[in-house]
Amino acid sequence: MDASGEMAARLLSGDRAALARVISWAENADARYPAVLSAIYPRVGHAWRIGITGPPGAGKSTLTNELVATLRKRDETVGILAIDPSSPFSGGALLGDRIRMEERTADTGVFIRSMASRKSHGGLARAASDACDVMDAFGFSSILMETVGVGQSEYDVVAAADTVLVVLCPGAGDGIQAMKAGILEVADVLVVNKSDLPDADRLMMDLEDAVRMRTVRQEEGGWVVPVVACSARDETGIDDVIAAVDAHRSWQEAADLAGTRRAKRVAQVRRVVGERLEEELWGRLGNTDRAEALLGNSVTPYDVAEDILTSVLGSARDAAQADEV
Ligand SMILES: Nc1nc2c(ncn2[C@@H]2O[C@H](COP(=O)(O)OP(=O)(O)OP(=O)(O)O)[C@@H](O)[C@H]2O)c(=O)[nH]1
Ligand SMILES: [Mg+2]
Repeated sequence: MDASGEMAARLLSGDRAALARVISWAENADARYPAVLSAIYPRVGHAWRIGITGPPGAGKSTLTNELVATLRKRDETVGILAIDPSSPFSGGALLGDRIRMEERTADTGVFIRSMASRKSHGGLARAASDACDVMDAFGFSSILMETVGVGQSEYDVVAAADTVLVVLCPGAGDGIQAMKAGILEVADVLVVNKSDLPDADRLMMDLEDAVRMRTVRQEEGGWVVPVVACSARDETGIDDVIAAVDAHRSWQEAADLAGTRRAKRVAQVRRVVGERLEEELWGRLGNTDRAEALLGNSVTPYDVAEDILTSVLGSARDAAQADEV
């Protein structure tokens, strides 16, 4: 058996070291990864993927920890992917309350993995989605992805989840700022964490208003985003968050889960093609040199771009343009 086949077999037999290794291969776009994915792909698709995002300090990690505890109580196994904006070498420690998470790592029903978001150049969503596939094939029934909702690439990460929780908390400009940043657009469930703080009720009402305004424009039978209060610190309302996830799952299963997931797969194909094209275009095909050679006083970047596109796409492009006429 080759390296990929052997690794796939080990992973499917429940070897956690193999699981960690394959996620690294995915993360680094290692040439051995695609063959592993082919081998394990029939086992992908059983896990429910939950994306957890929100502004820094909203309590995402504390909540993740509580969600894991609750899911474990109903005998689910949980894979956790933490997208860490800062440190590339943080292990499981970045997950909020370090000690409690380390307790979890002694539990074989839980696997924690972090991924640095700085490292990747647009490949983050692709790598995160791959990591979820790998954990899914390994057999976890739930997968939680935590990422700080600050930029497009982080949105892309959670958008690949089945259910997206946007976690907000009172104070610090509240959710208004988050709404401006478009964070509400990705939410399947809005969580107001730190409900132990005095302004939580007001934030709840603001969010409920925002949801109502959106719902009037929505077609009938659409998902109405619930606003759920909890305090991850005091361990209250966690069951309500889980219940909202369950409800969203049931709704999707009754609607068109297969279609929704297929659309996400198409997005993944586009990401892979984009990433590979970028590499090929500027690497092997040597277009960087070509661009430099072509640029001159009277040649604009647009001219050079046109020239490169024509040389790369050539006849395919001519045919498409002919079709349009
Ligand atoms: N009062 C209160 N504090 C909380 C609650 N949940 C979390 N915190 C505190 O909020 C701070 C941030 O919590 P984290 O769980 O690290 O937040 P996060 O969203 O993961 O933060 P980043 O990953 O850095 O973006 C910590 O000091 C927590 O103890 C809560 O329900 N109530
Ligand atoms: Mg965190």
